Amino acid sequence: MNFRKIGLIGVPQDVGASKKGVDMGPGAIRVAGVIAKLRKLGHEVKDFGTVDCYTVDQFDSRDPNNLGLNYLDIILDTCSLLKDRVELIINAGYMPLVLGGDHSISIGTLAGLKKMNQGNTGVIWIDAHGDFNTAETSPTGNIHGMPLAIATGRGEKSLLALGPSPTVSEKNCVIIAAREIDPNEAKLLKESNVTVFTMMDVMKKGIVEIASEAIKIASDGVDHVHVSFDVDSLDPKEAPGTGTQVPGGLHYREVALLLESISKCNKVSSFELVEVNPALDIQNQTAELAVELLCHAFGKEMY
Ligand code: NNH
Ligand code: MN
Ligand code: MN
Ligand code: MN
Repeated sequence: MNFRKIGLIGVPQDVGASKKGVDMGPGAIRVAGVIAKLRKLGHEVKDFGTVDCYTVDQFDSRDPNNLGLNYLDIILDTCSLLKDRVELIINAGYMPLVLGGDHSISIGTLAGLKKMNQGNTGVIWIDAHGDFNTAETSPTGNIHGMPLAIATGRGEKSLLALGPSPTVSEKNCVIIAAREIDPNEAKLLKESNVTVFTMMDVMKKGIVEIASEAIKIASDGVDHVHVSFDVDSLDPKEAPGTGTQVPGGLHYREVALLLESISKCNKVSSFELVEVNPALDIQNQTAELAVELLCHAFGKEMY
């Protein structure tokens, strides 16, 4: 792959998951050596710091306005800050690498890709979940279960207003590793043009085929592809440090192959790594694994 100028940013947000611990994700990923390891691959890495975030226990109530959207005002604030920071990173000539934090931060990341999106960006969403809920379909009200819906123009108006809406090209959106979609979320997804590759699809077709189909769908007719990597896509036996574990996930080898294939797609121009929760982890192994895998997305080869 070509050497890149990577602009890294940490977003220690936990309110989207309504659960503490995931706010320590960016720290754990830094401890795992993300900057040194990407530099070792030949990339220029600039650290754009950390976005100011609130944490769940600063508030008495999750949903004071009873909208079915926990911590909405806070998430609007952080995502707006993140959006500005992502724009700054792109204007400075760097590729954004956003470290979460819970997955609600995607709303800010994608809104910040302004120059690239407005129908010109496809998305590869690697996740056990669909993240396609709205306030009406969500069983929890947690906004980390909603960012892909927002990106395609569904859901809460104030969140949609952060970016152009829809932010991305819906028919270029692909979810990989899905295995826990909420019932009404599934209805919404089936009515949409998003492609869903479940773990069952991975088992039937194999990861080589899924990777190639996903890249084809995400990149067809657009200039940019955004990759959002939720570590709960991995099997919890290998990656226990995450808040919503679902058994039967991807193995290290499958994600290495998937991300190596993605590294060869030159339309990939932004990347997120989310949902690392060190409080649930064993000796930082999930962050370590995630960084190792990230290296495959940035050109690391086994030989
Ligand atoms: N679908 C559930 C919800 O909306 C869980 C979402 N949790 C995630 N998403 N970690 O990736 O609350
Ligand atoms: Mn997610
Ligand atoms: Mn462009
Ligand atoms: Mn998930």
